[in-house]
Amino acid sequence: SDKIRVGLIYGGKSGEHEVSLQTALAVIKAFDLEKYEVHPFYITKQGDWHSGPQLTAPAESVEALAFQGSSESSGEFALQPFFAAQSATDAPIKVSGASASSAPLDVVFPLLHGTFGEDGTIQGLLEMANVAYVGAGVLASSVGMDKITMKKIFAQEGLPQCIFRHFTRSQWEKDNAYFLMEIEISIGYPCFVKPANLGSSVGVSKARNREELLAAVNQAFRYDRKVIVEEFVNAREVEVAVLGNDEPQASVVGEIVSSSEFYDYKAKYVDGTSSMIIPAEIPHETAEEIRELALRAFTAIDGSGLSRVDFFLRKEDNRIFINEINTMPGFTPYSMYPLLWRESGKPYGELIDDLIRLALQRHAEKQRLEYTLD
Ligand code: G1L
Repeated sequence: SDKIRVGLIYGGKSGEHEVSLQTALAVIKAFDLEKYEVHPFYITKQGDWHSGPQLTAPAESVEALAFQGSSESSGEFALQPFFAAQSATDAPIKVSGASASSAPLDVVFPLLHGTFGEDGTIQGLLEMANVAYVGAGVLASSVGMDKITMKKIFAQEGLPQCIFRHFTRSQWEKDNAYFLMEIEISIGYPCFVKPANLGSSVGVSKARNREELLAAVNQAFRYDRKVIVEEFVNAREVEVAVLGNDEPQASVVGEIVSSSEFYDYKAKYVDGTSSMIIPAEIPHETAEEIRELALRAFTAIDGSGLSRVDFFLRKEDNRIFINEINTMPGFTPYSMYPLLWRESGKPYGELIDDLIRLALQRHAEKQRLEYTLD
């Protein structure tokens, strides 16, 4: 058939296994099965890969997506041929406008979070297999997972951000007195202490004095060998969705508020314990500036496909600080990223169409490059 064959990889070893399953279910339900063939690949919490049969109807529940059984290839694509079929050396590199391969899949949607998905690992595997995939590449994925590298790149790009200090475990153990002094002089209290490499809030704590700082640093080192300490900014939290490759677009700006503050507003969306106000009730010029900064951040990390860029809007003076860029944002129809696009005129199904188109485009561009084959 001339349908686009989409592989969906989800589940995974990370703590976000359930979120990944929920997201996969939502994405599957949104696929137009007249246009796409959907092939599921489920990774169990133990890390085993299971390929399922092509979905001819939307799955009904996450249980249906979490395949049981011990076979690694209950579906029609064993993983070996999936990764072997598109070796870059099998086909001539400069094929004008032709895919020139008998690849079983046209594009892969990697719906994975955490150490084995979000940090560029799965992206690297897909690169080596020469398979097109949705979202950020290896570089942007790993930069998006490392708060320290991310902030250094933001600094180089001249993006406004809060004050931070960072160190490795061995640096800390050698001379913690030096870092304590540095932090107290340049940042002060309260401050936030975070492991450099985790997407979620595990290992993050707020320190109000030296004693709490020492405890917070030890806590953070349980989850990473690198720790970052950040200035506390009393601010509103606003977010922008970015979509595209070399010419990315920014959505409207949204605000995250705690549910208690939320009742003052007319609108909008509730997701767990926090709520979203879309568009954020901020001055037009502020929104424009934030959108511009979001695009610069996206380009600075060499983003592709999508990213959600998070900002602080300081209450005392309305100054904008970039907080972080997330190359794998929440992605159910009720998450901030899709809702920002919906409010910008792009519903969930169209967003998925765009992401697949962008993935295929980026892949096709890469095929134009010459590699040295020796
Ligand atoms: F494939 C995309 F579009 F790049 C993509 C991949 C993963 C978008 C969003 C996500 N998000 C997640 O995987 C998750 C963190 C919501 C679930 Cl684990």
